[in-house]
Amino acid sequence: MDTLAEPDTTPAPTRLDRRVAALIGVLAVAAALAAGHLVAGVVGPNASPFLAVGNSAIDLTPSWLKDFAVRTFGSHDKQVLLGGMALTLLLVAIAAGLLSRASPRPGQAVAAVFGVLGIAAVANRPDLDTVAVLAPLASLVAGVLVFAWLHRAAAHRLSTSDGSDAGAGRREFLRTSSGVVAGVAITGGLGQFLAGRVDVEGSRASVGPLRPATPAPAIPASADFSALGTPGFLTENSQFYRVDTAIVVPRVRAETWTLRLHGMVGRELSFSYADIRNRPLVERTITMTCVSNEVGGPYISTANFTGVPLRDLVMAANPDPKADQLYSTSVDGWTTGTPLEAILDPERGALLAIGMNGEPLPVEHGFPARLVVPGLYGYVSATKWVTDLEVTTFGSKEFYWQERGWADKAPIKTQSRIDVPGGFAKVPAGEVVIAGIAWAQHVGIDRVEVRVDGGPWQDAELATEVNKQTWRQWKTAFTLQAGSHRAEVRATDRDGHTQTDVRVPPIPDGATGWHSALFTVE
Ligand SMILES: Nc1nc2c(c(=O)[nH]1)N[C@H]1C(S)=C(S)[C@@H](COP(=O)(O)O)O[C@H]1N2
Ligand SMILES: [Mo]
Repeated sequence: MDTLAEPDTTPAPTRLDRRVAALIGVLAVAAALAAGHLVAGVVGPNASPFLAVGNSAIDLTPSWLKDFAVRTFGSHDKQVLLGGMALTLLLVAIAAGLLSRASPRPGQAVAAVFGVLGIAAVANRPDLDTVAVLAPLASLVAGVLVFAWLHRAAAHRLSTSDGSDAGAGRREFLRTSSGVVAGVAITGGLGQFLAGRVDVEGSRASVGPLRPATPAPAIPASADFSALGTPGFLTENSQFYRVDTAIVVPRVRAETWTLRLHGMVGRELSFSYADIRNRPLVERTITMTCVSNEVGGPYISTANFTGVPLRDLVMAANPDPKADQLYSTSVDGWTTGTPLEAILDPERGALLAIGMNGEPLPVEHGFPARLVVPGLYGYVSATKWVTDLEVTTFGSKEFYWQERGWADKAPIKTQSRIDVPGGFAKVPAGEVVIAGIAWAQHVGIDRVEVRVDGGPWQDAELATEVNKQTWRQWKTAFTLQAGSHRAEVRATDRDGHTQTDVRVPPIPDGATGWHSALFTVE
């Protein structure tokens, strides 16, 4: 540019370069998040503003959208949410920077609004103390200050760039912004370190093996057709489906865990982990199912759960006969309500579980302790990281998914799934094996029928029943010509109820309809 065209008295340009402005926005937001993350490391990992906003988003997500997310992204739904949030935040940070080329005020205002959003999100978390708002507060302050600081450094660079010392101005901005980057890395890293300092794996390891006084009967080899491609009868812990609202899995040491039992009871009780562990432990083989499971879906798994009968604990508290709900709360504030009748039914065998397939519960499946109630979908029964049990009535208290439009009572519906042939498989002509699973926990499966291309129903062979609280495998075979075919399955439970072909979605109390598999015979 021809500097001679401009008189020397021209004031320094007052608008920052676009790239610099955008960079300031991004760095300030990063500094804000890192500062909040550091404080959250001390006051509680879920207070980290990014996670708190994510958690609130999960809690506020309408059921249909949540259902869509689980259906579309499966267990990656949380990563998709966090990724979407990160992208949004990045764009907002860039926009805030670009709005602030002349003055830092607009960007600071954006940082303040975000801070307030974080404070609201944290203040509304049921699992966080009031001090937890210090984390988003730290973010707010860091965002506003760092924005101003970087802006001043960049503006200073501008005011010197036409003068004698352009290089010095650029160097100062570079120094300041590199300082912010280093600060973000150190602060965020330290926060991450502090958040992970609860040594939950160490606690799990020190629990050692759990030896049930009453082990579950051995699973007979005839209980599954896994050689044909159906699932193994017991699901390995690492393969067990996982559904929960936790972005950060709660880290609770067995040594500090307590369970309170109160409400409409004659006597309040409180248990430590040792109290539970030192009772005679029982082991039960149970199939868990998620209400969000679509027809043919994957959210069903079976394990040997070790724990104490929930009935014994509740009976020891002398429950009021007028109570009908056991309301349970996890350390992260998730709640559910289970019919007391189901908990007290000795035949159903509900557990306060501390072990899964011979190990202490994996952290993501509820360590130190969770509930498992056969025959009820997980959202009305299976509280992980459970810490509070209240004997109450359905009339007086609503739980997490009930508040979001799902049914208050949700027994598992009789269902079946084709696992072999897999969807769109190509199989050789001749005898075609069709096999899968069926379940009607707490009732039992009596019959499974399969048909191909709308032909007559054919009875499948049932595997040995392990107990009424587990899935039952089945297999059959058809002689089929080359071409594409469609197999359908329907189960009948021990109450004589045959699955309806009427398709309903998972909301509000579980999907129905026949599963079908399309495959090609070559
Ligand atoms: N604390 C807590 N417990 C929870 C949930 C949750 O979101 N938070 N989800 C429930 C649901 S919907 C199901 S299906 C089961 C799943 O248990 P799993 O992840 O061990 O398979 O846990 C239940 N327990
Ligand atoms: Mo679920």
